[in-house]
Amino acid sequence: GTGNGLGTGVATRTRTKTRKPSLYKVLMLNDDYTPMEFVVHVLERFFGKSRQEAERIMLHVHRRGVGVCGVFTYEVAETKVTQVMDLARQSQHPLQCTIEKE
Ligand code: NFA
Repeated sequence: GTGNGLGTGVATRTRTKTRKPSLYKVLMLNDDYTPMEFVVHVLERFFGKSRQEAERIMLHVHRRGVGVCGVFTYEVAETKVTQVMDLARQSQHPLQCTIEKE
């Protein structure tokens, strides 16, 4: 086989049909109404951020207008956006999240 050096007579294959998955950023947008504490909660709950990291990201979005919550494969990124948007809607906050291909 291939990738077997001089070969042992055992048929093996290495590195066939492997592709690194495309990665997608989950972006959070600033708005004037969503409470800072709610944004910190979202970052902790859905993105596994520590309190300190969640506060850092929230303040970055607040000051710069947009920030990265995390980088994921497409299906995971979609799920995160849905989770954030569902909780924001339920809580009557206008918080917006989007996906951007890396
Ligand atoms: N700008 C919001 C406020 O002042 C806080 C916020 C941060 C909203 C990050 C959305 C994203 N309450």
